[in-house]
Amino acid sequence: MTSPDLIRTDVVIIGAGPAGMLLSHLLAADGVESVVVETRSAEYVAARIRAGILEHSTVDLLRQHGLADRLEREGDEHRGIYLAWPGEKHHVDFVDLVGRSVWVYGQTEVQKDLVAAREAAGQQVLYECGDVTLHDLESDAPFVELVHEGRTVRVQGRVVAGCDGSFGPSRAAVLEGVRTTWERVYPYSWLGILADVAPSTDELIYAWHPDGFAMHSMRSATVSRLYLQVPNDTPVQDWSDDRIWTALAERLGHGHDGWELTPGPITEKSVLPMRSYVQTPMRHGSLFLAGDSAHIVPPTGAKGLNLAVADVGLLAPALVDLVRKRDPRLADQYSDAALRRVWRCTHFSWWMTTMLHTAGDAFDTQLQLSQLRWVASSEAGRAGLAENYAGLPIGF
Ligand code: FAS
Ligand code: PHB
Repeated sequence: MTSPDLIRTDVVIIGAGPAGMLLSHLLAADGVESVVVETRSAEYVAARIRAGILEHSTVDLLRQHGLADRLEREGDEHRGIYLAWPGEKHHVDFVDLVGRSVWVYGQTEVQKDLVAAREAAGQQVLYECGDVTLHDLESDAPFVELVHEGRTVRVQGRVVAGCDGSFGPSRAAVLEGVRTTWERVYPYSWLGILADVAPSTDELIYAWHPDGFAMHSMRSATVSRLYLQVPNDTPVQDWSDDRIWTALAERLGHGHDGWELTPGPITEKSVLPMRSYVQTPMRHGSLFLAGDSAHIVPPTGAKGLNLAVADVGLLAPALVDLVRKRDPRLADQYSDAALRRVWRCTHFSWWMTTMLHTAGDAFDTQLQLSQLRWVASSEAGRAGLAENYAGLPIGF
């Protein structure tokens, strides 16, 4: 059997999504080399439709590292969101309340900017890798083995960063008996659409309705992104375009106070399950987890992508100290520091999700409406939502 091709680097990064590509960028800025190993093609990774909201600290970090030029030009800065329920619509102004805004800029755009920056820097990314396995994680010389273009390749580093999302091998590489997992599956899903129509709102609308939750987001001045609550395992073909727009109009308050939802051609529709997942610790020996490989949140709080960025904002300096200065202190603190924010965002995502989604329980309905009235009418309630939605400082 021929021996594997050997690539040596400082950090082996598994996953070329936002966490992996941002980590490679931040490490390189401090002279730490990495090789990124990705199972899908570059085109597949670039085309995935996902998050839409960047919180304040995410934008700050992208700006600090020269990754926000196009975001500043093409992104849309929002002061807040609307909370709505039948007969009511209230604006929650984050800037007035906590001095922080959010940006509407799709994850696909963030990914494009990251890929462009890494390509310009000559970053080595191995796409379309198969049989990715992790080895010697309890040593100072871990390696990842894979098949790439028909050849077995061993990528040897000082550290392995598991940025391979919720279906990658890294989370399972934290041995049973070492790892603890928490999971909650919510009793509903989202049907999401992209539509070639100008948004009918200046800022996002999160709407409670007895028929189910709905949300109006957007991707640009000509593309709208909208979601509506559906039962789990809903076949997307059960929802015709007309049925979708009728339900969205009803749930978002079309006709209330003269507001109208303008429909348009739907270009993409998909059903997204709602679940929370946390795995601890986020470090095991020479393996460090960041992003969806360690945690998943329901998208109601717009936290998934932002949490991945926050993890990387903590992990990059820790690995620079460990690899360049042989100083393990930040690396030893990484998991606990990252998990403080992970649990804060997990709670906030649960709080938003359970406040806004109906599950057919009349008692819950009264609790939700009372919660919505309190948040909308109380400055303390609005500030609590604003602080969490606009994002706590990295390192919180
Ligand atoms: P990613 O999953 O983005 O990237 C992981 C990468 O690892 C992928 O490219 C994958 O191909 C690769 N990989 C997997 N297995 C591998 C292996 N064996 N070897 C090598 N590579 C491997 N968040 C929000 O904030 N708002 C939203 O509206 C929202 N919508 C979402 C919709 C969907 C359908 C999904 C799945 C997620 C959504 N999220 C949303 C969350 C999402 O944005 C994630 O938080 C974000 O992509 C996290 O980035 P990464 O941690 O880099 O993980
Ligand atoms: C989106 O625009 O895709 C989006 C916005 C806010 C959320 C979830 C998704 O909470």
